Amino acid sequence: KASGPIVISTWDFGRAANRAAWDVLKTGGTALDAVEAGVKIPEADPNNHTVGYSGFPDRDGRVTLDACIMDDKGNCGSVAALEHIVHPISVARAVMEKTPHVMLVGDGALQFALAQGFEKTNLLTPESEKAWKEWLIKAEYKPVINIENKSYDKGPSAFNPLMLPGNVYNHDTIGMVALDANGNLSGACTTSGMAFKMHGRVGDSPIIGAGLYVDNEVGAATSTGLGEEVIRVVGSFLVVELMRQGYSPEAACKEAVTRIVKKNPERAKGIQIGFLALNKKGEHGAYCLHKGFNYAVCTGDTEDKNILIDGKQ
Ligand code: SD4
Repeated sequence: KASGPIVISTWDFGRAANRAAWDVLKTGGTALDAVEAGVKIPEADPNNHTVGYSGFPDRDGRVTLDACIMDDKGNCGSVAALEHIVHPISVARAVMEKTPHVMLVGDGALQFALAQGFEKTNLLTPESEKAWKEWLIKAEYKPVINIENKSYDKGPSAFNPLMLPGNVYNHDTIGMVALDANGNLSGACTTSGMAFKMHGRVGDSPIIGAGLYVDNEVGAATSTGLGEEVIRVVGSFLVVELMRQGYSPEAACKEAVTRIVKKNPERAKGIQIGFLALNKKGEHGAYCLHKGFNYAVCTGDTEDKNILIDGKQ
């Protein structure tokens, strides 16, 4: 018998998201409904500049969002480079449920969202615009992602996940996977992607198998960090396949990170990659390249916590 329900998600902002997911799980709701409800919290949060509304824009000043969702039956939906919509995860779900397709991008995704009744919203808040204008002064196209943040050493509350040493803006995706009371798994992943990216750049997050994968026989996985590296190894699919071979969630995540490093140790320097996994038994684990990655776990009304993962590479 599966030991759900449980929901886990990336980073400390995953805690608030998990609570929203938990409200669905605790009343017998499906993992699919739970993960959608969960990730909508950071999507709408004006203080979170890495997901949804108020996400940092691309280098042309446009906020373009990536998201995907996958259920226990292998159904999946995805949007990439979607503009003007606060909840890309819900558009991804609509792609899954209301079209014969898996993925819609850019203008086509927006057109579909508007036709589905999603409202057009300006996602660029004054704060994000200010950050972009500051970035424009140098306009260095140097995508640095959540590598070890010294302020984390002062404890999670002092940790500003948006700022790296040297005031380099960071960015973090929310990836969430859940197991419901019926023992079914689902997952969701949503992000504004790399801050100040090239217009049209798509990361791993909306790519089924890279940023998220769910196999209801085995487990589910999601990723955060430099998406290009995750795409190269089809990371989340790899983690799930390793769990199928008997790896624990943590060992599977570790092997996926190790593969990325092995492929190109030079390229792996100075970037962050984190994988997070949950198996069918409700066991969870994660692994990352650099110290500072953490994830949130929720198994009850008062059972929520953050687990700090220190990379050992
Ligand atoms: C991307 N993987 O767009 C995402 C971003 C991320 O922590 O997770 N950053 O590449």
